[in-house]
Amino acid sequence: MMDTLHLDIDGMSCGHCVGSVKKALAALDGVSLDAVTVGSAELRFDPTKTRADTILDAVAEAGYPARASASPR
Ligand SMILES: [Cu+2]
Repeated sequence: MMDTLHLDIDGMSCGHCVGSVKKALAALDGVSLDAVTVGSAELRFDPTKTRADTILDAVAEAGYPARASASPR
């Protein structure tokens, strides 16, 4: 069972940023990317392999402060 996570992400401005966020997310075990755009990301993750906090931290460590968004866009 995969959980869905929608992220609001600060500091993204171009395709390079999208690539950096995609790379950071793809490096995480148990994460399946649905979409990454400037300022947001949608993904699914396996809660037995990773946690939402871990995902947020990985994006922040790539240089883009992220928070979970309450609702999908
Ligand atoms: Cu950029």
